[in-house]
Amino acid sequence: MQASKAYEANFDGLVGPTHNYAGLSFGNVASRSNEKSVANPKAAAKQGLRKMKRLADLGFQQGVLPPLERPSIRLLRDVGFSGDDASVIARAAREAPELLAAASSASAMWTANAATVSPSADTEDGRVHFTPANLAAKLHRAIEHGETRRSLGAIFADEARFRIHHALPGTPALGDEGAANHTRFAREYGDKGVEFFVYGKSEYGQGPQPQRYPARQTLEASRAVARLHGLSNDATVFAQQSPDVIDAGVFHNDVIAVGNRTTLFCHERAFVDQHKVYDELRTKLDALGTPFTALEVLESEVSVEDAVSSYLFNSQLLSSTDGRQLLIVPQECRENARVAAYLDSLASRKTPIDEVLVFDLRESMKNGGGPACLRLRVVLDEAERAAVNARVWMNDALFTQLDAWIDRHYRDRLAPADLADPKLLAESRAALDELTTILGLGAVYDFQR
Ligand code: SUG
Repeated sequence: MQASKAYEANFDGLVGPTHNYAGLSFGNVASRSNEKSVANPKAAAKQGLRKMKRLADLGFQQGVLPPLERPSIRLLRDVGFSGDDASVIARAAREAPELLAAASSASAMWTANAATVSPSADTEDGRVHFTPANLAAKLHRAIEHGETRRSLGAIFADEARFRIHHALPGTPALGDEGAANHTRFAREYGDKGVEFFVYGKSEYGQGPQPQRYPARQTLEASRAVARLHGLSNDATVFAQQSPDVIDAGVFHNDVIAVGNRTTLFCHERAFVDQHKVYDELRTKLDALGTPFTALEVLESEVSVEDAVSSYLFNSQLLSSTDGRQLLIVPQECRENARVAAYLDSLASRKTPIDEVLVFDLRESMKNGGGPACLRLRVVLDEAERAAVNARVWMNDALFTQLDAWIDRHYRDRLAPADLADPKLLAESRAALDELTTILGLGAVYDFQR
């Protein structure tokens, strides 16, 4: 049967008005090393918006996902702060600034962690399946999934085509970080593919474990998501991340590997038993008549340390309509001499990467979020695409509206002490309230209900 034409859409998270550097993510080197520095939410939101616009201009399907309501008054009330909203913030600032920081994080911008998505070509019931990630490893992220599910529901509302599951139970045994640890290979996007799940450790099984930093994703969680999505065993591969790269700061697999269609671009130290992983991918893809190429970067070319500081692999690997493959990298890759030399060498070698595009995403990068962290990939056929809330697609008009909206509502400076400012809550709500109108989302936020 001829598969219907499908596209990969990238849904980027719009950076929220409370973007700040609170050092919340132990194991994420950038987050810890920029702790307590001053953030610029306006610049952050504009950097992300410019990436979306440029990719839309190049002909890619580009959507927008909204920020979540922050600070989360709900979290602060759940941990015992009471009174009116201003008193809740004032008491939290005084008694538990770390909880106020968690409640204020704009971390939902990294939509690669919003959910795992399986295209309809792969699932048993022929729907596109989403499982919001429980992000159980970090408090500031564990509070995202309920709100994320609501936003996804406002965008992918057609239940005949989209199935949005609940997050897995939020406990370490089922720690799930979403699409950052998942990729999919297929000849054409609309063809049945092989889904590749990468985990940091097994809770109940054997296998090595990192010693220094936490493994956020378990095998048990990855298997649960594959089951929920109705994926077949012969079209799934589960691989363990090397524990020593987690200990070097690779807190998600998308810091060391990225895949697209028939290409896996990764570091030679990404996985346990790396060659077995390639073999299993190749065998399962071969059964679908799909070729597979692993473009492996050697430690002698780019060390894991350079990969972590430059985010070479946190790139987007995108197929353009004319069949070329583009690598979207952060500018930190040009600032690292070894990584820049590696990228320059691509032109003279035969690789599946045809062009490299560089973006300034400095504000997000300082929290450990590169181009790939900022996007959630959703493969859609034409009918599914038509069923998506049309207001979230990036185009000239939406860009202009959002750019002006950022100018109206965002601060250009946010220091840790500013999180105690009750005006930030009012500003943030005013911004989000207007955003729901721009994006046609309805009342998705608690404060609107
Ligand atoms: O979960 N940083 C995020 C970065 C997520 C990147 N996503 C992917 N690799 N897909 C995290 O560690 C830092 C927030 C702070 O420290 O203020 C933070 O949450």
